Amino acid sequence: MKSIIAILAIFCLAVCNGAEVGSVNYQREVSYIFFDDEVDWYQARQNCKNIGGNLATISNQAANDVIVNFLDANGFFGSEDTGVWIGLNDIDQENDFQWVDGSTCSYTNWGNGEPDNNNKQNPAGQDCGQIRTSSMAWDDDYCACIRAKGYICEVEVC
Ligand SMILES: [Ca+2]
Ligand SMILES: [Ca+2]
Repeated sequence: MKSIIAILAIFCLAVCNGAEVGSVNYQREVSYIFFDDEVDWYQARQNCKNIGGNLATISNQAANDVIVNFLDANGFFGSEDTGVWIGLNDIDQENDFQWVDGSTCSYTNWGNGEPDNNNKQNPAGQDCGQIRTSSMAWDDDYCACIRAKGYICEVEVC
C-alpha cells in the first residue's frame, strides 16, 4: 500500500488522509503530494492519475523551492542512491524533455553533467526525471523498476 507522506493542500487533507504542510501557486494553483512507495516512473504516473492528478510539473524556481524545502524537511526521502520522480521526461524524443502535463520545459534545475542519458545499466538510456535527494538537483534516470523510488504528484486545486 502506498502511504501518503504529506499534502500541500487544504482540500486534499480531507480525502488523502495526510498532513498538510502548505501550498504553492505558480501559473495555476496546485498541490504537490509526496509518496514514499517505491515504484517505476510509469507506475508513479499512473498512481498520480488515480488520485486525479499527474506527476509534478515544476515550472519555475518558486515551485522547485517549495518542493526542495519539503524534501529537506523530511529526511526519509534522503536515502542513498535515490530520489523522487517528477513529471519530466524525454521518452518521446531523446533529449527533448517535456512535462507530463504537456508544457514545455523552460525552467530546469539539472545537476552537474545531467541529463546524461546514462546507458550503463540499460541500453535504452535514461528518459525519466527525478530530483536526487542527495543534491536536490534534477537527474534523468531509468524509467523502469531498476530505479524504483518515491514520487511527487500534483493535483489542481479548484
Ligand atoms: Ca534520455
Ligand atoms: Ca542521469
